[in-house]
Amino acid sequence: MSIPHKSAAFAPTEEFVSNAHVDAAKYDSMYAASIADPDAFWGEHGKRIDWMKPYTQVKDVNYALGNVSINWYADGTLNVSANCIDRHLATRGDQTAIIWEPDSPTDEALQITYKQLHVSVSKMANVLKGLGVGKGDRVVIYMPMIPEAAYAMLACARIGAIHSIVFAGFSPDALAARVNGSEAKVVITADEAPRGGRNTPLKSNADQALLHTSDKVKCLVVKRTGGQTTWVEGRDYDYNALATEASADCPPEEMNAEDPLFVLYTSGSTGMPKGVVHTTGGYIVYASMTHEITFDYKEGDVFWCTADVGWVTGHSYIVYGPLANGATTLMFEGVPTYPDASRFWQVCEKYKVAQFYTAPTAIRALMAQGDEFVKGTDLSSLKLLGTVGEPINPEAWNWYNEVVGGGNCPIVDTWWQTETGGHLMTPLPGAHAMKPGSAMKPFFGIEPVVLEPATGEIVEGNDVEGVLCIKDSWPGQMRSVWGDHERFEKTYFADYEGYYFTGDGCKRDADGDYWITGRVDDVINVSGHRMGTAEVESALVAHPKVAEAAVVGYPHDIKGQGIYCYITLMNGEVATEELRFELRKWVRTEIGPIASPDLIQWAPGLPKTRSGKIMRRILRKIAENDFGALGDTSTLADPSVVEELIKNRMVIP
Ligand code: 6R9
Repeated sequence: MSIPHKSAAFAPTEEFVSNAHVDAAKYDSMYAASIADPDAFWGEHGKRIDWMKPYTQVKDVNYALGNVSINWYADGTLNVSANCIDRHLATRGDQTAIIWEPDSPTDEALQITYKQLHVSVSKMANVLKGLGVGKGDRVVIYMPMIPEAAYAMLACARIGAIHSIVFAGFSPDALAARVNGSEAKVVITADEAPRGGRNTPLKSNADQALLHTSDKVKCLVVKRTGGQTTWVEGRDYDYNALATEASADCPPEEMNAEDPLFVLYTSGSTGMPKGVVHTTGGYIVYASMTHEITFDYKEGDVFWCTADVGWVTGHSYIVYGPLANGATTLMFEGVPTYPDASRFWQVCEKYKVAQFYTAPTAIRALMAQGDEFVKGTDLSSLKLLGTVGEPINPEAWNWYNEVVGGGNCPIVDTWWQTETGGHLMTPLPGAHAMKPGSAMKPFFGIEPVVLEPATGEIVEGNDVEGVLCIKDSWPGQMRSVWGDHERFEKTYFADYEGYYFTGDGCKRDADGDYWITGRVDDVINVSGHRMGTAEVESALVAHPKVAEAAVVGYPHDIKGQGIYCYITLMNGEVATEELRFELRKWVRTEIGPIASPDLIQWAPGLPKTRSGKIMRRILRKIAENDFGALGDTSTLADPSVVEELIKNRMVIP
């Protein structure tokens, strides 16, 4: 999918601009102030959060290799759960904090007030304490999209435990790796996770995972469907029974601004996923501020982010940002196409959603189903639309704008990462005329720099392209890789010294607006999910019949990128359709359904340099069907391998 860099700009309506938190003039002056004096700017905006002990320091950051350290508000203390719940009780205790919409529209939905949230979170916190969880301990959350997932996050924050959510679509192996990686004391799960009318057996996945972890790990099980589960006495605990007994009084722990709030594993270009560490003070300041400003959130708005809490988008924009702002946040258990492709729009109509935030892959999938599914619903409550996760192609943007937004809603194309905690670039809806496919402008405090990939030299001026780095820190930035600070420095600060390296490429157009062009490393983006090609390869070569595997992305109409695998089989193994099927199943079991290969090509040989390195650049071109641009193949050990691969290339369905 190519993204033409057109400059057709869509300006927000005058009415939107006049009511917006930030208009063009305000953006310019605030942005200038944020860059000129970050201490003064963030010192002021840090006050949006309630501190137990106010900070006197603001920014204390060193990007120098060998000494990378990032601190914000380092002498302040606070509690995130108190900021998301307790401080709203006096003014909006009876307001809905969380609307929960179940997978099936005929099941009962829930509206949870701030008062009820306070009770449920306090009880969950006491249940965790009862299991021996304390400040600094890790808790893995492997849950469906149910209110208890949010309770679990906030309960951890309340007692100072560090949560690590593992997306419910991940396999037992992936879960075990993350439980072990974070040395978690407890895994919170549910019996089953209903999605799209099918139930995933979460507890039984957790059972399998726990066979490969320390036998001290406890398992707290929430009832969702009531489906059958096996029970290990002394290891498994029934959440619903314990919560009934638990006290609803749990004072929030006083945390230092730089105490970890959560770890979230994400894919990189090498090795196994790394645990991204976010801390308390800076993260919550940044999540709440971006939620308010980017979405132009106002008191009384119903805000819906369709992500899963297993991803960073769900952390920052379903739970922490909206609740810190006292919003009503919608949590949806299901999928966009169940029972049919009108579900999103039915839900928007049902709850009068004001801001709707989703991924381009969902928009493309729904666009393909036709306009009728949208047109049958009343979307007049919508004020703003947002996208996240991958570049959006102009066709999808235009459809979103016209058919869903009725041409009346600004679209914020928010570029950010697990590592960044919140939005780094996005048009602000009352300030910028949007260009379909452009992330437009940096958020306050963010100084993007475009670098020459090979030399690392700064590319000045407009109408230029290069790798995207960020010059200085912002409060929501990750602080480390869990258990491996050296890996943190190597991954983000070594390639381009003195900058945070994003892993993305970008263009700055003639007007100075930014366009993300995609990853420049071996990370692919499948339906908005980040995947390291190395992860899929290591899963494939773990299969007894596979000798070697190389994985690349290729353009996919709905998913953005699909997973293309080149496989060399062990001597004597026969390439069959059954084996293809088996390998797909294998990867699903090893990692999870999101990593399922789309195309598998049998490759008797892979293009390698004389030193034995696989030349992925060539494999990408073949997968992309772009044989004219194979580039320099002179360093190949055996050029005939390439001819062979081209001849047997898989056809994109
Ligand atoms: C929030 C999230 C991060 C990677 C990022 C980039 C891609 C995210 C984007 C976008 C173009 C956007 N990405 N938002 N590309 N336009 N609006 O998605 O985090 O899962 O860590 O992925 O996703 O390539 O580097 P994460």
